[in-house]
Amino acid sequence: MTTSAPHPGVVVAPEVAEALAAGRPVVALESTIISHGLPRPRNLEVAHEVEDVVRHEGAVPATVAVVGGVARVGLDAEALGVVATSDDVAKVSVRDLAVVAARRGHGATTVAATAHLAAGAGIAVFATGGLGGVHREAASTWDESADLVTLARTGITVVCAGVKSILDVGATLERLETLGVAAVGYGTDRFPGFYRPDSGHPVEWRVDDPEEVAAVMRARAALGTDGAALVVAQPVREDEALPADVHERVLAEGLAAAEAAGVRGKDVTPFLLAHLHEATGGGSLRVNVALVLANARLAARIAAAHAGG
Ligand code: PSU
Ligand code: MN
Repeated sequence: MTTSAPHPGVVVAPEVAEALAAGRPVVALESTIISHGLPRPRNLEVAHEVEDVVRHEGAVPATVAVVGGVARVGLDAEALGVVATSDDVAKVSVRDLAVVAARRGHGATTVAATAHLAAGAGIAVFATGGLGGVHREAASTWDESADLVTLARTGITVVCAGVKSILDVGATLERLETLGVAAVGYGTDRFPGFYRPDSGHPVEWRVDDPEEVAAVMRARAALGTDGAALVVAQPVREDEALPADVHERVLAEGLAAAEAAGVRGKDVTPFLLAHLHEATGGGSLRVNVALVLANARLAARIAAAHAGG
């Protein structure tokens, strides 16, 4: 349905707006992971658990989504329920936002769309699982996530567990470098591999505590290099990771299955995630949840250090 009434634009939840105005820590959270990244009914539980972790650390969570055409920064329980359980929630990157909004539809925001809306609302820190990146067949398909170019023009700090091994990690790191997006390893010299602590690629810079990240954030502002994102890559704990042999096997199977099914474009990431969850009997899901919760916790601590500094 369309209407000629003016569009309300972005609505920031009162709790989030008050925290931002008072200089208190806020952590933005994406919603594609809820709608398209995790299976039901675990997805709605996890959406709440992630918010609880942020609150437990003394920060205010701001999950971002488009609900009934309104781009919202900070969702109540009802809106979280819509994102997690409606069958008509689109996966929305930056370019899709206006179309879904004008149609008064529901949309779950990717890293790109979440970063765009959160930064616009004045939020400095964002937590997610994995960033989108360069797909393995990108040389022929040109499939590179819009997350990368959006992070190149969005000055937010993103805490993630690296990018998934379903992607071409080396190519993704090269693109981040070209695009001027800074990446630091949190407590590691290795770029994390999402389900595994090490993707097999090094990361140039290492930070070891939230205060150090906050210091980098302040220096970015002072130097005018905060127009692009800062990626803080935190490895999943080894005891919470997928065993290396399991990871290698199910990944190869998943890539072959996607190829055989002819999956393309924005459906590739959800397809592979669902395949991995199934092929590991829920093991990859447990890893995914563990690292998202750990990233939310770290993001809240970084936001607190940044707000206090
Ligand atoms: N990584 C995950 N789970 C996800 C995604 C990434 O662990 O659900 C989602 C994120 O929202 C990310 C998006 O922004 O996939 C990237 O999709 P694409 O490759 O189509 O840009
Ligand atoms: Mn894509």
